[in-house]
Amino acid sequence: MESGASVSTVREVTWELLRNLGMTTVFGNPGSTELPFLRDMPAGFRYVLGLHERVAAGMALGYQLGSRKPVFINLHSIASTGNGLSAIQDAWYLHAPLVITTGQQDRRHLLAEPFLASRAVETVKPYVKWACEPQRAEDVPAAIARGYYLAMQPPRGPVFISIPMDDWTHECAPPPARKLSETMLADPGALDEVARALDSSRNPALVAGSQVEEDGGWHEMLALAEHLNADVYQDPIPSRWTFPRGHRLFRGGLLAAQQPLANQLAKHDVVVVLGARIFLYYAYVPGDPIRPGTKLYQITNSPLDAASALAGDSIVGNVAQAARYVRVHARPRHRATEALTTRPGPGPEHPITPGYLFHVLNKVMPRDAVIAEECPSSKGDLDQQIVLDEPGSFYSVPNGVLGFGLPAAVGLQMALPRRRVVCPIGDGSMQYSIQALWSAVQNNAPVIVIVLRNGDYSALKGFCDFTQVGRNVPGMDIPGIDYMKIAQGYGMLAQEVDNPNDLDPALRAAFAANEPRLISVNVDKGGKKTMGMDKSVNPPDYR
Ligand SMILES: Cc1ncc(C[n+]2csc(CCOP(=O)(O)OP(=O)(O)O)c2C)c(N)n1
Repeated sequence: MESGASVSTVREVTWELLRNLGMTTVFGNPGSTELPFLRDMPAGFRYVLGLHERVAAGMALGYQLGSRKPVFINLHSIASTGNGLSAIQDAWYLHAPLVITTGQQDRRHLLAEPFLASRAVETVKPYVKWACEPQRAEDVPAAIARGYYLAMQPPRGPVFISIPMDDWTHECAPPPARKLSETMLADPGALDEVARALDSSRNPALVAGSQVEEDGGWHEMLALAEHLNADVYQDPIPSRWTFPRGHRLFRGGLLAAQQPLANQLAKHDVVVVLGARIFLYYAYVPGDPIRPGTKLYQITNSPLDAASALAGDSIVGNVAQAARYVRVHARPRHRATEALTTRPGPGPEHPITPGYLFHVLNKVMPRDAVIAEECPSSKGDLDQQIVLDEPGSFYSVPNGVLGFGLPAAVGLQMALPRRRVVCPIGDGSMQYSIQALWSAVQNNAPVIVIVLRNGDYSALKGFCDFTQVGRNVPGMDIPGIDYMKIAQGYGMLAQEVDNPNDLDPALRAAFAANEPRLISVNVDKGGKKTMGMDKSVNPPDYR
């Protein structure tokens, strides 16, 4: 409350509420409809400006993922659903509790469709848990509180409140301070069945998904795997890595297509999926989702994922608690296991191969580094070369919409000042949220951006080959972009690497410096595989 104020306004009550809810960092991009709220921002708050709504919301998402706390966003009117929607969608799929507010035109002439009239509430609905424009000005703080509480219920996710610009000056009473529990436990009877199936299994496997991390279950996942001595796979196209990559039980990632994935798991008679969909597919390769005869279980915090699974029995509840319950109730298993044999790393070539780039990066980066990745055609190379064993080490595009990586990296770096965030990103992907470079500089976020500059949309060309579309497709090349100049224009130090021998020193220098840097690496064209698959998987034919 501002000192000397005789009555509380919606604006004063809202700032106080945000403080009480611990949301003191505001990510945003302002417009006229937000100014009555933002004026005289109280002490103790920090405003992080994104030059585009995709970047503002995307940085907030990265900050949420890194801090594991709810984050407040203030975007501009309908621009949030246009420019910011892809970041909101990412938050939806990553179950990230973001409380997103936007301005709306003045209520008193809304009916006349003024400039900046916003239909954001209707537009954003499929990708938020709740979207609302309060009926009355004095309901604004209570709506934000309700949104916050809902955002924090499992599965967590974004909520959206549109606020007419004349609401802020109205008088209002603060909503009561309340506590809501934030964990829902799985049905023990259903988990007993999983434990019994594991007890009678010959060769069980576990699949780790991103919800393991959402529910703070890294150590429980690991403990369960070691208790069972079971092979562990990462879910297809993972948005997070949720099992240590160098562990003796780790067997790599699953392929994102039905039959190839079922083949990968065919030797297991019981498969328990923890915190992932069944399954996330990319190419349509019909087949059994799982080999007939294999018992498939899913433990998920998402009723939606449980309902939409193509096979298996699903149990809804907190993944960390469920993993613990199963460990306590299933018998330990003993067998000799060995880690996947590491092949010799790829050698230096000209042009530099993405495999070599990631091999060198893996050698020089700190073991607690964080990767925010968006390099479509070289995902497979990254997956093979980068070995990170710490929780919270890897984040990637959750639903295929490019523009996630760069702002997420900046937000993660702001939330995790003691760890170094690296953003390997395709030269095409980079363009969807390029303004995040400026935010990294302005916020002293020492993120290392590694541009894989191949001059084209290699992943799409690869998909053309994979699915027999052919190469006669427009819009596949992106020549003539100088990433050095772009970075320098935003005030970021930048360096180009063309010779493979320069890679190691360039990366070492970037890690030694405590400032944001861009390294533009001229790489060989990718796309030889599509999400780790070649034609042997019988891809769809779109001729
Ligand atoms: C917002 C958005 N627009 C377009 C696409 C389609 N798309 C998928 S991969 C890709 C190419 C990205 O190019 P680049 O980052 O250079 O990576 P490369 O394919 O060369 O590895 C495009 C345009 C998308 N997924 N998201």
